[in-house]
Amino acid sequence: METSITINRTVLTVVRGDITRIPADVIVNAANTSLLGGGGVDGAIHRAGGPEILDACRRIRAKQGGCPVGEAVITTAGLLPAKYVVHTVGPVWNGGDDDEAEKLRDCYRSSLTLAIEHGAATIAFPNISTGIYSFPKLLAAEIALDAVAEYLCELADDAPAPKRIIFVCYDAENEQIYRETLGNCS
Ligand code: AR6
Repeated sequence: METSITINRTVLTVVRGDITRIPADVIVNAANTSLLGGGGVDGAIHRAGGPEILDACRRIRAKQGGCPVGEAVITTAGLLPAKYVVHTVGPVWNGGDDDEAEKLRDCYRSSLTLAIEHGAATIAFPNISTGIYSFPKLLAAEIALDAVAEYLCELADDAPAPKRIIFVCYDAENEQIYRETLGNCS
């Protein structure tokens, strides 16, 4: 089942599933500052995409020494059906007084900027920070949708815009939250 709304020139959709199987131009990874892989969606992307992705991450580390929270880098998608992986680093939830909300917004904004610069028409996001990093799921969904909607609304009329942004929910709770939150936007 799909829930979708259109903002400016882009359709926003919620699906339940494994992001490694989504044939988007860009899939976004919830990475860590080391860029060397980990558990959760990061582990799944590196396992399914093969060593080419880690090699590319190592080259980025050699140049810039990892990726700060809220920023993003882009690599090949290796064996995945996607063309590129954008690796962004979400904040660890620390009670809310550590600018976590702003840092999470930055993840969506910096990922969109890189993806659009690489000509992406379809972009798939996981629910960044809502797993191992323990960000409250409802708040994370509200921030994700608001940050993406604001970004799309600010695009100039003649600037390239993605056709479709897919919020890929792996767990049932996030799926329900995203469907309700997106539904409330329409
Ligand atoms: N496809 C889509 N979403 C997934 C998948 C998948 N295959 N697997 C898990 N999720 P997490 P974080 C969901 O923990 O909280 C790593 O070790 C999951 O249900 O992957 O940002 C990194 O290296 C959850 O909703 O990322 C970092 O150290 C969402 O993805 C740390 O975890 C994010 O959960 C990042 O923690």
